[in-house]
Amino acid sequence: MSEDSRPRVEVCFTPRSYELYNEDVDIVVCIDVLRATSAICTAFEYGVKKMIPVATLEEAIEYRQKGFIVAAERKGQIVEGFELGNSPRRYLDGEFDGKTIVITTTNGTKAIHTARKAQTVVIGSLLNLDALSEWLIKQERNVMLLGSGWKETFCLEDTICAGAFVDQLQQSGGFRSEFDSTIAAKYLYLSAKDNYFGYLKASSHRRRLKALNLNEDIKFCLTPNQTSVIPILRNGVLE
Ligand code: 3SL
Repeated sequence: MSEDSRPRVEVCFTPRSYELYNEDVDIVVCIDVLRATSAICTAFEYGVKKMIPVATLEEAIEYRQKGFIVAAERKGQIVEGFELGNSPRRYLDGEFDGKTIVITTTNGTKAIHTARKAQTVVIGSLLNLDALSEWLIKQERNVMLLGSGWKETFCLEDTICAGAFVDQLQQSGGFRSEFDSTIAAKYLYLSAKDNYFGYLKASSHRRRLKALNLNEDIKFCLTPNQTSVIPILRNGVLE
């Protein structure tokens, strides 16, 4: 029996587990469906030129002092003193066309920071699901789908999105998987795929955002394939 030499696609649920799953990984796809990576994909779709993800508010403040436009979210809200938060819909009118935006969020930018030393780091969400899947299939390299989670705990929406990528990569026939986390993500995706919004009704972050009157953001982030952008991290900058 010949050994299966196909590249692997695997799922890591949270940044905290990153080192445990980081076995021969070439490409890390950072996922924060609600809402950081959805906001990043939307920003690029509507003309933003570059984004600089930073993990801490201290770094964000330094950038603001240097005159950068800074998006800063904590507890789902715009941090006082900053002009932008984490709503993807804030980019829809093209106001930031051609601009560079610094972004810090509770979990999403932390995941990007965790993965920063990987060979390739890309931004994934349901919004760029088909385009990014197609790109990943063409790379023929080992892929890790990294969920941002919520403060290092498991998040259903990130896992479902990771499962959607796994499904497409496995269906291409070009990938194998070994971890149970990958099997779990795919099964969750298969149960959720016909109605993400309903499936996630009781999920913790959907409830958190709903309490902040952000249902429209949730619906937006759960609507797949709104863009074909593939933001890639190069020297700490997403382009
Ligand atoms: O955790 C994050 O990075 C954010 O996406 C959280 S929120 O959706 O802005 O509340």
